[in-house]
Amino acid sequence: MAYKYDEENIFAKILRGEIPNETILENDHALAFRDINPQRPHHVLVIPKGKFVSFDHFAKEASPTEIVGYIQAIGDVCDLLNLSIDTGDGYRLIANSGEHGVQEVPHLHVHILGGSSCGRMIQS
Ligand code: DGP
Repeated sequence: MAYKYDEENIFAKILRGEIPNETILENDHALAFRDINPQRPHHVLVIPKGKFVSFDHFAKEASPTEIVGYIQAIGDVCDLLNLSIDTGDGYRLIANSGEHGVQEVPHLHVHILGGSSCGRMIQS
């Protein structure tokens, strides 16, 4: 079954410059910007520039160049915000996907959360 990409999703509009965003960094294949509703002192979303709905879609259909560019952007955000466990206090990386993952925006994004403890991963 083919993945269906909604061209009118909010992150597609951000990529087209139709909606403003607080950009942290950008490369040829990815854009990183602050979440509109931050859950931690640092809450950044990293999205690929290609039209991918979810992480599994990206893993299956993105080119190696796109995958490298996207993963590098995630590492670069960690460095830029001093979240890297090399020099900083760490972070949480989340990719909500689909209905059970409770994904709100249907364009692949990872959340990078840091600046204070994220607590246990899943509340029971
Ligand atoms: P998710 O549930 O993983 O799909 O989370 C989507 C996130 O996107 C949520 O934390 C809020 C954020 N968000 C929604 N609309 C906008 C927007 O217009 N700008 C920014 N910067 N973030 C948005």
